[in-house]
Amino acid sequence: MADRPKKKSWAEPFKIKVVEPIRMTTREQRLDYIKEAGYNTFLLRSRDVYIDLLTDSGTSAMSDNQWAGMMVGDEAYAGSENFYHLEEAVRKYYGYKWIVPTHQGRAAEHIISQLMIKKGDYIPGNMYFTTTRLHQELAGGGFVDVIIDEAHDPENEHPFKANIDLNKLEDLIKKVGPEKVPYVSMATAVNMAGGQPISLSNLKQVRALTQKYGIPIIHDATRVAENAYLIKEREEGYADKPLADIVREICDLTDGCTMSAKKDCLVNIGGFLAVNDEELYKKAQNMVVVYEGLHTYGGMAGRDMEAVARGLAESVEFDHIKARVGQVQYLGEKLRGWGVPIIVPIGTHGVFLDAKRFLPHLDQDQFPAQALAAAIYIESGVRSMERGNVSAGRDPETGENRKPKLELVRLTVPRRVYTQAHMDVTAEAILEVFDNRDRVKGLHFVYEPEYLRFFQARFEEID
Ligand code: PLI
Repeated sequence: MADRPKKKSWAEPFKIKVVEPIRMTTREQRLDYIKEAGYNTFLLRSRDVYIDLLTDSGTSAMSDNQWAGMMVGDEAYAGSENFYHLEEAVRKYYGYKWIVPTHQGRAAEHIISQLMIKKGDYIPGNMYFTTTRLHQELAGGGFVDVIIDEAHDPENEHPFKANIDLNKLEDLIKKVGPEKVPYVSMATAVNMAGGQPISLSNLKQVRALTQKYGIPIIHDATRVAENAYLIKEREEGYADKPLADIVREICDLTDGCTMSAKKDCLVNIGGFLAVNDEELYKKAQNMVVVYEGLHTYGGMAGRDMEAVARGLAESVEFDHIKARVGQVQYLGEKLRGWGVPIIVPIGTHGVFLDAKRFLPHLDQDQFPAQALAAAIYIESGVRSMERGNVSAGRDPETGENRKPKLELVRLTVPRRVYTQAHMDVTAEAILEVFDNRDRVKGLHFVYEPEYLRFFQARFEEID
């Protein structure tokens, strides 16, 4: 007789109404496809992918309520009813006063960077994100990483690896002067660290410190609800607090946010900028008409804004987030149990393989994470993404590869899309690659774009 279960199982809080068939390919086909794609999983065609864990961005399954909302899209050029629903939802759940819609997160980053950063400024943040840092640099600023050291150590079990090191932050402010620090760039559930949360106690301390110097905090709220879930799970005093209240408490400690609604808000496209300062809002409103569209649609259709408004409300439902993060943890625990090197603690939106420990025979300038993502695709048809030396790009001063401490492959889990069985198949595929890891070869560039090179770069294997 099989062992009785030690703990109670949980299940997804939804049932499936529509399905999309997926296609399995042969190893020989996949070898051809990845060569054609220059060993870059971004350049594969989606039809050639079996389980797509490239990203959780824009890949969510919308609810029936969101689809119903699409039918009441008000496609007026100006004053769409759906904009007011979006504004209402952001005010209700995040508490920011003024909202400027954008087509996705990086458009909001562009606007806030251009408005707040002057040439020669410094922007401290809890680890870089690719598009966020690029927009800060394009506006003339320099990003300074002030995350705690533990975040750069894949084996460190710190429960709040996105915390800001207050000494690093204050040292920077004292060194360059507060007038050269336009804002602190604070992200929740830090993506490049492995989906790691910031604690509310740390954020409160950051707030006190920055208020002393009159420096605002701009929040990358892309995965704020997921961060709030881990606060509820891990931070003392929050276990009984509703998730929505924790989200609100985080936002209330900051002065504005950029949002890629394509993640937490469970939509396929959309974003916004939200601020509390009315003057800044007016400037942002003026800028959005130049780059995105009128200030009541900002590059989104009315129906898309409605889906964001409804998705935002769903994102703070406890059962949803519990199942969402639970699925990621399920995949991570399996791999960890088999000794596959992953970032710990397991984060919220994906499992991050530690390519340095997975492929110790490769030098970082042979792009081990890029090579590993390609090998996983060849073996199984599972698509993952590099988050290491290729994503980090070159230092604008020296032109050298930045060689970040974290050299990772991200298995990103789309929300409400795959079942536990897909997670089982994925885990077994990774184990197979791990067993044959000595065969994975390094890569070199054959094409390297100037900006955000990871999206379009092409490689060949090094013999
Ligand atoms: O992809 P956008 O332009 O809607 O959002 C940019 C963006 C900003 N901040 C953070 C933390 C992100 O994760 C982010 C986009 N992330 C992508 C595309 C990802 O695959 O993680």
